Parts: sequence; structure tokens; C-alpha cells
Amino acid sequence: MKIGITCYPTYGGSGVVATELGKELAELGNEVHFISYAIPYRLKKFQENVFFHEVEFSSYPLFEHQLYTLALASKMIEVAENYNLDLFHVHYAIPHAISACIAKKILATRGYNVKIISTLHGTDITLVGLEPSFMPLIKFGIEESDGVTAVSQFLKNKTKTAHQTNKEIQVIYNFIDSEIFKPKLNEFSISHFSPNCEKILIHTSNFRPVKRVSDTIKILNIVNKVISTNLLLIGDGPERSECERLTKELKLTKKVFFLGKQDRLEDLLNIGDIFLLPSETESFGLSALEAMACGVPIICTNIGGLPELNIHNETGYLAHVGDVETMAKYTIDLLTNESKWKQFKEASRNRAITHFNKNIIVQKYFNYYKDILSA
Ligand code: GMT
Repeated sequence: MKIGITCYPTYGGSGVVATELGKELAELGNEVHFISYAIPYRLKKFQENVFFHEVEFSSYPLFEHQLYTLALASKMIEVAENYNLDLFHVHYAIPHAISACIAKKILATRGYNVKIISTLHGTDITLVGLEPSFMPLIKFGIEESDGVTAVSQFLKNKTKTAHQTNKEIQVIYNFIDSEIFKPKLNEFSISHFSPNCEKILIHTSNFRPVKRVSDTIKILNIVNKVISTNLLLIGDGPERSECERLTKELKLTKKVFFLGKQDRLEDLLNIGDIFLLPSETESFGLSALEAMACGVPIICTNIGGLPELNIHNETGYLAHVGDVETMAKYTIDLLTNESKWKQFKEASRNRAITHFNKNIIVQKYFNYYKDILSA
């Protein structure tokens, strides 16, 4: 197959899923063309069958704002014609699905039939997607796509109710490479983060308000009074300064490590005893899956698609949004009960590899492509 993939190229779960999927499809012999404004950050190395096409902007005095949706549609048309694409697989509805619809319509007038598959990832439906001005666009993008996938049952249901659509939506979960995300001895010096054998809590995200990163610091504050514990915060974003302020206010500066954006997540995740994800909304929780694959139990909120990933009292625990006391209680429970913690670690790794390994999920996408192309 010849597949055009469009995603956000910067840090973020949808870009990771799109890039890893493209790399796997290329590995299976398909030709994959990434079309975006920058090269996806997980696509830095040369790989056979993988191509990148940069969406360029032309400056023109009348265009005070960049016309990204149109520039992307133009590039999609160009790539589809030059490389005979079979389909566009766009990740994150806004504006990618709309650009694909424009490109498809124009290509049809030029004798090309290219299918569109849109994958809904989360905030494109649950947050920005609910802005009244965007709602008609999102509904249009969904209904005009030849196929639509969502990363959890929760997101499928939410899309149908919030956007009042009967469009068939296929649930295809996020995935990991269990050979990369696996339990292993650390290359990073654990003694740096745990000089006095403190327990280690870990969290990774883009520090947007929906992640409620400051809750991880509040949890640490409670846990640390019972068992000496440190917290590793990986990633960066708008809430980081507030988290740094709160850390100072709670006198936890020696206990919280702000590591910023990091590449070799799998090494850092392996240092953690427990992964915290106290999000306000989370359609799946790729970061939690990566931790589970490394054998790290999860304590997270019971919202969105998280209960489809993290099984309460088996791979971790679930609590209500903002209930830091309960999350801290669960954390203490696991950190002070070695046999239960080991049992949860094993269950986390097992669940990650039996349900969410790349070979299972990539095959689901590929079968879906075949269904859509033959429909
Ligand atoms: O919204 C984000 O946090 C980023 C967003 C993205 O850009 O990819 O993540 C969403 O997609 C991921 C991959 O499918 C999911 O694992 C995340 O749960 C989802 N984030 C939210 O729903 C908040």
C-alpha cells in the first residue's frame, strides 16, 4: 500500500502513535509518506520505504495568519498525485481531517480516488473539539472520512454522543514496542534520584492543564510523610512553572526532579516504582501504557479510557479526579507491600504485552485499511 500519514510532529501521544505506526507499516513493505510541517520527532533516522514531505508556507502580505489547513491540503494533493497514494491516514481531527477532505475532493476532480482514515486521539474530541465553532468542522471531518478509528471505547462513545454522529467508529488502542519498553537494568544512575534508597514516583506528560501535574506533587507530599519518596517529572509545558512554585511552597525541592523533555523514556521509566497519571481527561493514556510495559504499576484517575488500560487492583489503582488523598493512600499501600507491588508489576507488563503490543495493534490498523480500500 501507499499511505500518506499526517500528524502533529512534536511531542504528544497522537504524533507518537502515528509515527510508530508508519515505521511499522514501512517495515512490512508498505510505502509511507509523512506529510506535516516538521519531521516527526520519532522519525529522525533514515528508514527504507519512509518519506517525509514538509508542508511549506508562502508569505504574502494579505495573509496575516498562516493558512495551514490549506497548505496541508495542497501538499496532500501533490504527494497523492506524485506517489499514487491509496489513502490518507490523518491523526487528530483538527485540522488534519478537514485538509484531507479538501484534498480528496480536489483529487477526485483530477481522476484520483484516495480514501481517508481519521484517527481520533482525545482532546480533538473532548476539549478543543467541543468548542462550538469547531463542532461542525469536526462532525464534517468524521462523516466525510471513509473510515474512522478511536483510541478507546470511551472515545468512540464520546464522539457519537458529543458530535451526534452515527458514523461507524472502530476502536484501535494505542500500542508499544515491548522490546523497547521493557523491564531492564538502568543505564541511568538510580543513586542520583534515590541517594538514600527513597522510593520513586514518576510521571511523564506535556504539562498541559488537563494532566493535573500539580496533583502528583500533592500526592508526593502526603506519601513522603509515611515513606521517604522522590518524584521524577518528565516533560515540559504550560503548567511546569506552577508545579515548580508548588514544589517550593511545600518545601519539596530536594524531592522533586524536573527533568524536562527526554528521549530515552524507557530507561527513566525503569527507575520508577509507581507511575502517576492524575489527568482530568485522558482518552487512552499512552504514557501509562509505556510505564506498564516497563513493569511499573499505575495509579491514575478513573476517567476516559484509563479504566480500559489500567485494571483496578490488578495493574494499579484508579481514583476520582482530584482525589489526591485516595491516590496517596493507594501509593502508600503499594510502596509498603513488596509482594503486592511485585504482583502488580508483573500484571502490568503482562497486560501491556498481551493486549497492546505493536504486532497486534498494527495488524488491526492494516486490516482496517484493507477493509476501507475494498469497500
Ligand atoms: O491531548 C494530549 O495530551 C495529547 C494528545 C495527543 O496530541 O496525542 O494525546 C491524546 O492521544 C494519545 C494517543 O492516542 C492518548 O494516549 C492520550 O490519552 C490523549 N490525551 C488525552 O486524551 C488528554
